[in-house]
Amino acid sequence: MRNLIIIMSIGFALYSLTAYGKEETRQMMGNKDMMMKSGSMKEQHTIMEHTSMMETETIEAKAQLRNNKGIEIGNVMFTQKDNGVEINVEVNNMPQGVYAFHIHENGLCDTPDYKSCGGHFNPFGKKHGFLNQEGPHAGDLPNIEVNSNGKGYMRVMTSRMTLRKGEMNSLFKEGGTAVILHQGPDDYISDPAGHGGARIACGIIEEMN
Ligand SMILES: [Cu+2]
Repeated sequence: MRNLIIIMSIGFALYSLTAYGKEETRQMMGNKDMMMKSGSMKEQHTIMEHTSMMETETIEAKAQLRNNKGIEIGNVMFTQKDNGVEINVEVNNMPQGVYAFHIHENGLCDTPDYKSCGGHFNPFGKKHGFLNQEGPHAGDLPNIEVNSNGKGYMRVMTSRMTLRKGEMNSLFKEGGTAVILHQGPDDYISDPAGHGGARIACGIIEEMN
């Protein structure tokens, strides 16, 4: 019974993370539609110009995940949205399994153990885990599942971090940030790192121009 409650809580936490992104997209599209329908031709033109102007200001970042033999095993894309960051993760050539995935607090990926990237990105001084009442860390993210073909994909939306420079929870803070894959799953509660085990892959988060 207790397991069931934990599984349901995790499910809900993950659903909230992804549903948030979808809802935002829908709302944005809905508003654009409404504006386009209700305005005169001239107004429509202005709206379109404004929309394309906003699109050119998109802030993006990427991280290339490499294992401790230096082999590339995936990519992570970050896109700033109005209320948070959309993260798209793609991994390949990995053993089937479930892996903890986090943002860590230094932009360093020194092999072999990746200790150089420090602990979790935690600008608000929280404890670890979505199920932790005093959590989560800003850098806590859902586990990534790798299928029998060695591929995994995950899309997450989170408002706990930003790509906007100068803000307290910016991924472009001084010294940078990195993504880490661990050898096992995050239990979403054990402080400070969710018992994910050794760090098996790392990628420095870099701004894209
Ligand atoms: Cu981690």
